[in-house]
Amino acid sequence: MTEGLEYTGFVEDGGTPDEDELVCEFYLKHVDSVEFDWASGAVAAESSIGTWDPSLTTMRDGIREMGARVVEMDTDAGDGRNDGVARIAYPTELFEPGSIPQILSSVAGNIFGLSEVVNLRLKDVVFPSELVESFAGPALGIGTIRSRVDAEDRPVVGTIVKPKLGLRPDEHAEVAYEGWVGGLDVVKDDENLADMSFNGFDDRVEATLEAKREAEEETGEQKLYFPNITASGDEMKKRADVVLQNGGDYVMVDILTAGWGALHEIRDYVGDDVGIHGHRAGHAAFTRLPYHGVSMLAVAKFARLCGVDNLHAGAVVGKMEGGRDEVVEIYDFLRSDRGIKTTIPVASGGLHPGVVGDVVDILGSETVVQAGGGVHGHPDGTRAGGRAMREAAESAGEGVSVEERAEESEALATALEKWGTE
Ligand code: CAP
Ligand code: MG
Repeated sequence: MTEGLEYTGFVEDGGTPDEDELVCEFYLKHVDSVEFDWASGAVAAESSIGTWDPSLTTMRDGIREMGARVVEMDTDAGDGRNDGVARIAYPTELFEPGSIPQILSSVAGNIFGLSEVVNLRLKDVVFPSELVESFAGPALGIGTIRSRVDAEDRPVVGTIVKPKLGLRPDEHAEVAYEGWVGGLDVVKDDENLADMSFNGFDDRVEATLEAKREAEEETGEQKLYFPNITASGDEMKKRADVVLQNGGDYVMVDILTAGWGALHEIRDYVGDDVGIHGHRAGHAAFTRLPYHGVSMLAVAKFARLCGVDNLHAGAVVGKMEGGRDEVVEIYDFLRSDRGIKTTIPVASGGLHPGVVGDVVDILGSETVVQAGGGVHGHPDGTRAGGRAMREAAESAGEGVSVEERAEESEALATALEKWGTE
């Protein structure tokens, strides 16, 4: 093999990443026929400048130095499923500024299929500030979102219109109206509701934004509606136009099924006054196995750079899988100062008024807490479900127990009777 292009030539154990380098942390398990350093080097090579045949006649001076370096190997971190952790540093010039697709084609691309690895997980990515600055980032930031709905001292509360598919536009708008008038700040479309034969996008948006205005008039509160514009990039722009023409100020995108390129496009198109609600449908296909794929923390980093204002990030309690430590780490990241605006984490999935206090205890109140079944399944209907969620959010913000609050709220008492507090 040509000197310097062997995979172990990409290993500089004990090296220090430069400040302007991007650093990735991988868990990996390698096949028995190679050692950890060889497999780590293979990952560094394939995700930067290399290929399987090291004796490239096209290699010239200067290119080799652009290769990624394995700067740390920790085989003590092995746990059977993994042989250890490798930290890899990448020179910034390997990356196109402002392009998540290009970055992922490098650091989360071919490497997952390399024959040297049995499984591989991109655990974390740390971006240098030069790259961070090349992205738009969120338009609004957590403070703006909370103040828009006057929820500075409690979590923002919302619902997902259910049944997730099947309602006509007028029915959808009516359910939304009931939720808002009950006390919810937010109503959103579900992830698989787009432009359907039974519920056309334009008609739904027109009717639901009209219902929002009526609810705002009736309650004296500002409300938010997140219509799901997920489609091709061009179609999403047309749908965003419909939202804006009807007085909307937020769009929702299924960021993983629509794709990062389309997300960049829509962030650029809607500009700095319109919020983007990011649904992560499909993430568990590659985030769920702890020893393979891409972590949700890494996904959250990409989403924030791309300009997602609200991101589904797990709830710890509820129907969706998600370990406490990991979810807390993601929430902390989304709220931390990184040189771009913050993203508000969204807790959702199997929630109801009885668990809002737990969500806030674990994850804090700079959060959007959403319930679909836990609002529309209320025995007295959506309006009472919305009221119960609002009461639960207010009591969580005040540090009052939900049971105590329920003594003054019939809607909340009924919700607790049905669903309990777990
Ligand atoms: C919740 C939800 C959300 C999930 C997504 C659903 O409805 O609308 O899409 O929360 O999961 O379709 O399941 P319910 P995550 O309140 O009725 O459960 O937030 O983990 O990405
Ligand atoms: Mg949903």
